Amino acid sequence: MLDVAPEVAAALAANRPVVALESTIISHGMPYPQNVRTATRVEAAVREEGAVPATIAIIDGRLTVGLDATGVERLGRGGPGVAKVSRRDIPFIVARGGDGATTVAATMIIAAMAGIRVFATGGIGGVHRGAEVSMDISADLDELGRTDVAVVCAGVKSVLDLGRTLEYLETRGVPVVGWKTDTLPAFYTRSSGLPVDYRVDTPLEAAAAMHAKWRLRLSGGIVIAVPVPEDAALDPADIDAAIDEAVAAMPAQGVVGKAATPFLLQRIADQTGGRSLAANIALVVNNARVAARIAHAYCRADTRSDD
Ligand code: PSU
Ligand code: MN
Repeated sequence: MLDVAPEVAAALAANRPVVALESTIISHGMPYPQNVRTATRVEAAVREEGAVPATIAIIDGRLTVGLDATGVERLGRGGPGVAKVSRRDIPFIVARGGDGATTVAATMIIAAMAGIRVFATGGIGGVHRGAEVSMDISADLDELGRTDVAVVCAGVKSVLDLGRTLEYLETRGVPVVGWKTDTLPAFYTRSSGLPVDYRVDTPLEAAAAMHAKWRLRLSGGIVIAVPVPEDAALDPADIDAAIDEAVAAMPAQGVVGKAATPFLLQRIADQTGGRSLAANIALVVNNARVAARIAHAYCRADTRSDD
């Protein structure tokens, strides 16, 4: 059921760096054709850093690691018409032989199956605002609690409840690490003001903690949160207003469940006249570069005996 592209398989077999990339961001996170262009740029950024990109999705029911350009185009053009696949959805899309755009959770699962330990994306899912009533908590958080993949992201978007997201990750035993920062980045802005658990300033520091965690059989992921590049960051007051508007619009439109995150992303892009999309693209590319450097360090550090 698993198809690993030859280039990706060869790199893994030789302990060369590979970076997994998700596909919900392609089909549900950005409009066409920016989604396809971004996916292509992100892959190029990974290559520029000397690592192999492995975009992950389900194509005709096959778990696909290392999507080709045709696959990326198909998921990008298909947009929201492509199934958004989290953990619960994988067996059904496979059984039906369908296509699926994988979330952070599903991408982690498939990356781990293929032996990939580093994954780059924009933002992870989290505890939604009002979750104390709706119980809307992304399956990404439980996946981070169980699957051995480091997720390099730009922190957590403030469409979510950041404080509760951190509490939930703590409960699940997931370290939240700041990349050259002491606070959790808030996706469009460089800081939420909330402290992270640990700070790393080099790829090797991140890689050493990953090795220690998994050598100790402490299963589960690590969140490595990278602030959006300075020149792409949005003004906090502007973006907060757009986010508040989007969150407030949800109940009237009856948006719940898996539709919530795509709805909020689209609404915010409309509200900010596309500036949120530009920031999103810049931060994903940046995260891919950081992830590639961490993947390099992880491979280099993996020479000690497994005792
Ligand atoms: N956050 C973003 N952009 C995204 C997503 C989250 O800033 O594209 C996507 C990711 O694929 C993430 C998913 O895994 O949304 C979370 O969806 P949910 O909240 O339904 O679990
Ligand atoms: Mn949800």
